[in-house]
Amino acid sequence: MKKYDARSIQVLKGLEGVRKRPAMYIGDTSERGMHHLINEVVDNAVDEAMAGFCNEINVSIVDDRTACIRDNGRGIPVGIHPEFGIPAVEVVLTTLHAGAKFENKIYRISGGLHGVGISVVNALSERFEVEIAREGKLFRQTYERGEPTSKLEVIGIADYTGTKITFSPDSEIFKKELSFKPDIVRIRLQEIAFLNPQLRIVFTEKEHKKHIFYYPKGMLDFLNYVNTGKKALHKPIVFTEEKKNVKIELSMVYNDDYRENILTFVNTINTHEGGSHLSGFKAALTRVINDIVKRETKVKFNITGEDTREGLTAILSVRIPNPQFEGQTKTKLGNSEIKGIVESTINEYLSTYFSEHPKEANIVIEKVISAAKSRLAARKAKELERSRSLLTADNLPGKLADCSSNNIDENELFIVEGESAGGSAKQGRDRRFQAVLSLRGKILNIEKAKLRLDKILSNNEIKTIIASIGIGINEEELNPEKLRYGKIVIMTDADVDGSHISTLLLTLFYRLMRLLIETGRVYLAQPPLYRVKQRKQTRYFYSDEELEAYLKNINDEKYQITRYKGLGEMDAEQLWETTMNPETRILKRISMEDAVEADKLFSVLLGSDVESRRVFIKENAKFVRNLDV
Ligand code: 0RA
Repeated sequence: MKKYDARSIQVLKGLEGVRKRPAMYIGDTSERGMHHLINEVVDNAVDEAMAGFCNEINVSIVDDRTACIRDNGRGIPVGIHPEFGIPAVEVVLTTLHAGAKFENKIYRISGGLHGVGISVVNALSERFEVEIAREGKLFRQTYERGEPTSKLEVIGIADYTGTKITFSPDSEIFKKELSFKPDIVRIRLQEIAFLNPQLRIVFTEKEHKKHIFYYPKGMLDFLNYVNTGKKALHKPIVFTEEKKNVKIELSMVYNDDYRENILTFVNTINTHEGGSHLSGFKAALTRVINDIVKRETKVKFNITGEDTREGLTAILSVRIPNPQFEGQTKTKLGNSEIKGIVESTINEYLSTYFSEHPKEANIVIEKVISAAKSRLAARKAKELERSRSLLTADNLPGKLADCSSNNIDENELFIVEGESAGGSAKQGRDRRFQAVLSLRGKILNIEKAKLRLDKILSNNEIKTIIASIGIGINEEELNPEKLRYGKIVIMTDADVDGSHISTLLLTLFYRLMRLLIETGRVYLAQPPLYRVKQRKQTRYFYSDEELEAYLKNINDEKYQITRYKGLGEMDAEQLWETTMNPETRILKRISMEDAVEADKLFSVLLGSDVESRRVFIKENAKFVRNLDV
């Protein structure tokens, strides 16, 4: 008969709680949770190794639902516990968090799902057996669902020390179809071995398949393992530092590929979701490399964090006193204080390392700069791709009043300044072959604006023009077969603003669609300056000289002169008759020389030279009007 004293009731209640809400202790009761039972026992043995008392752990999956973990540590203490009057091992196996009471283990895994104590494994096992080799004897005790089913017995002698735990997860807690998966166990054990160079881990799968994980070079072995098949650009950088109770280990190397692969660990737990330690590392790397780039190179563009990690393989392992695990799978380090500690430690180490290893520094800097360059090139290509798709006829703007004919040579595009003139042109045109695109006021705020491609292309009016013409922009990418009009006609007012606009458009064509100019497809419309009405007769004059000559020759007949200040003053019929009708209009074909001239004037207009600009503005109307008509 079991004696229920006050303590055993309290213990029973503790382990009862574990069985009632197992997820609170091991995360869940799925496959993942079931494997945590193995991890928990292994972690205890690893603690023993980290304390320096154990150098080998044997893990075997005995069958689908039985695992055995054996270590050569000191063995769980067996003496009668002074407070509880029972063997210490029984206290450890039946009391929550008993382990911590025995020793001050500062790096002991806590928080998250680890470090809950082997009593939790015991509570959730339908069969649990512990064997302890200690003090020359071999001890044994068995449990079921957290309760002892035997006393701690001496079953033999032992000339070694250690602990062996064999358990089977409880089928009342874990579904029967779940089984231990060698792959899951193996990966974890190998990680532990990489992170504990002094430790040999032997893993035996069910079918007697044996793995020995022993990596005396620790972080370097880990890095080389992860980096298998890659071509490293330099000798790996490996270091260990300790600061404020935080132990930081890092190994890293750049490869000749583009993948970034950073593994991070906290107290040997793989922090798949990263966290503050990873942030600290990234910040330090970005900083150190940017400092060198600024100091040692002429590179002007920004090096981003991502640039500094292109082709980088790194393992970061930290050991900290009270880790807080967060995130979906509780594999993200939450302790905010760790970022700064990791950042400053790595910053200091890497700065010194690179200054003492100029060869490595050069290789890294070259790699990072080339990453930045290809990033910039890729972005440019993407932008170009985007702008090109905006600039094709598939993207025709609503503002364009298109023509109906498919005869490209015959078709004409009128680019018209102002909504009202645009309206008249749309009404007055021959819609079979004449298309009208009206521009709202100034197409670009050209003052002080640099004629840079990206700036120009961000302007909606310009985009519309390019899309309407159809051939795209830039010498190499022009597609003449996509030309949508045989004639491109610029139709602006005969004033300063009008000249600005036609100058800008000519410059645009000259710089981005030179083919149009070279093949003589660009024209300036010549709207009349004056209308003279005599009785029923109306005549239009396109220059002062023309008008003067005419007026000299008419007798003292009555006439009425109108001077047009803008296209908008003409109605649809007048605009057709004077400027658009191929039978009666005058078009000025733009030659390469004209375009070069316009481009020069445009530069003057944009330049900071105020005097040149003043002269230009005074004379620019002349530029348009001076063209021989
Ligand atoms: C409590 C105290 C000591 C060791 C252990 C527990 C211990 C637990 C496990 C679990 C698996 N293997 C283990 N090895 C040791 C300290 C013992 C001492 O002071 O001698």
